[in-house]
Amino acid sequence: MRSKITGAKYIAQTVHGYGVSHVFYVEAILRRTLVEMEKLGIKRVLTHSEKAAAYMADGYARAGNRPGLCMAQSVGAANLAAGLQDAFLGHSPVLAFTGRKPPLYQYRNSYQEILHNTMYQAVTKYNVEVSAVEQLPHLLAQAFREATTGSPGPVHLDFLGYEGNLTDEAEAELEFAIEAEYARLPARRPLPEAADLRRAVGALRAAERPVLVVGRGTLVSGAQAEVRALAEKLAAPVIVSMDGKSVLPEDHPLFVGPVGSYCAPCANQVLAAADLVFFIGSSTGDQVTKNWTLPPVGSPVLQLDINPAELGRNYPGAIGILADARTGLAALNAELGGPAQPARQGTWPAKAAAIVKEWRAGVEPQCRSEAVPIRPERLCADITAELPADAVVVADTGYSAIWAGTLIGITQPGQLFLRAAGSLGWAFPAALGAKCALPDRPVLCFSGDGAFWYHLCELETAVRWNIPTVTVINNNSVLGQSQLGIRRAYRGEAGGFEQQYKFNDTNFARLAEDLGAAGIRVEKPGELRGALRRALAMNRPVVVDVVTEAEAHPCL
Ligand SMILES: Cc1ncc(C[n+]2csc(CCOP(=O)(O)OP(=O)(O)O)c2C)c(N)n1
Repeated sequence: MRSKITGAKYIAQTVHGYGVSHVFYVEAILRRTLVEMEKLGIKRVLTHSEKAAAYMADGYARAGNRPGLCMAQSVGAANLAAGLQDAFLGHSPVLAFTGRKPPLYQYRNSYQEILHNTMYQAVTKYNVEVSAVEQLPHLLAQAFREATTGSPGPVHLDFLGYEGNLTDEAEAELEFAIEAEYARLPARRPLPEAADLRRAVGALRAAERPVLVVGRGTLVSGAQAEVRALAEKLAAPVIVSMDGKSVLPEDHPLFVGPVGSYCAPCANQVLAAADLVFFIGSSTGDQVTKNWTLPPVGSPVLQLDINPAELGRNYPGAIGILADARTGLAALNAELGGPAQPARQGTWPAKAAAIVKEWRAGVEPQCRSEAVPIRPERLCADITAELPADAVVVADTGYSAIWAGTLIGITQPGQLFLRAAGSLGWAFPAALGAKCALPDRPVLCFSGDGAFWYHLCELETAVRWNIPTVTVINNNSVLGQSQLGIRRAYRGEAGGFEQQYKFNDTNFARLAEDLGAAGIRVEKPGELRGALRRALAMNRPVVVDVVTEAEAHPCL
């Protein structure tokens, strides 16, 4: 006869069975479950806000290619949902658990609670209420399945009890069934259809100037070798979305750079000269395509994606291959056979390489600049030089994304580059989560000061849990990317425009020290490499606070 167990034991043992090693949360939620998690060795990282908890789970999921878990009490549910926006846009498999008051409390001005369902609708793929402990086997298993299949993404389970307590304290006879394939990305590796491959090969053979636009889906799939083989076979330049950038070391002769609205301009130029664009494991959203101008809608497009709904979404009529990137590209490479069009080997890639070389030559002087305040280009060049071979770089949004995405070089196959899907302040907590998922790898966060202010208090969390990341702050005391737009809005009129983007000068190194972390302040370019080297060797949470030029603007 089976015996009854508590919901707490069931939840803890299930997430543990799926390989979840950390949970990021704000009290008070699933308290008994947290006790059971402790017994299983799951680290219970109490954070200072629900949004930071969601970002940590997101960083954990993206770096580890596996589901990350965050939790909040009913009153924290809105904060947690806000933190899922980036995971949703970044296709990150985050599980969000919240508590909810019982039905008799609904629709009658209950203290601390609004309806959760609608808030989570916009930021999850799967959003369900757990109303009876007996539902746990089905709903937990489905949550992992939904989070990890198709385009991965966040899921939400709303547990009965405003702390989830009516679920985790209840008892029932419950069956355990861990389905190991849904504990990692990609959960499934669909194979392409032969007819789609043949059409794609025909188009690729006929093209004279093909390019690959490679996104994070290829990294999730582990398709780096297949991307390289395809590019070399086709003599096709490799253009990347920003978070696909670590697919190929940038000293590879076919590597071009990130394309779109936040780009290395050479990538936009090369793409504009192409006659066939092949999106592989990449969104075709406005940012990567510069509002669907690169390539223009109607031009020849190929797409390989694991989610059939993405094929043709923004490029109707695109030749679509429904497949996992690795298995799909392996099959495509086999179908292509030898080099697809030897005649163009010398010309098209050489033209692309010349465009890249010219762009690099243009930024080179700033990358070597001795100017004080320090140029962000110089900061990125020195990070590139000191970046360990197995480092994970986690970049924020705004100018941080552009500086880091275009100028921090990923030169080793073991390096990984992650970036915010657009939420300012994401990178620091996400980097802490990434370090939890990959404790043996150095994790370097690149953040603006405006971004870092959001979750500065999580330095205390990093110290409390000894999560040793290096946070490099591009500290220009302004919302750098906002400046020009704000000034333009004044249309030459006098006024307090600085009030809209300027902060007090702040010494983040000193603040870090006060919170128990290490802090290094850098004001001269010559000090950068030594500071970065020391920080990377410290093995404790450290902030490298770099005073940079406020008037630096990337050329796009
Ligand atoms: C949640 C959120 N709010 C607002 C923005 C708009 N935004 C984008 S970049 C930026 C300024 C960034 O400043 P900072 O982090 O200091 O970096 P810098 O541009 O100076 O390198 C702002 C306000 C955003 N992306 N996300």
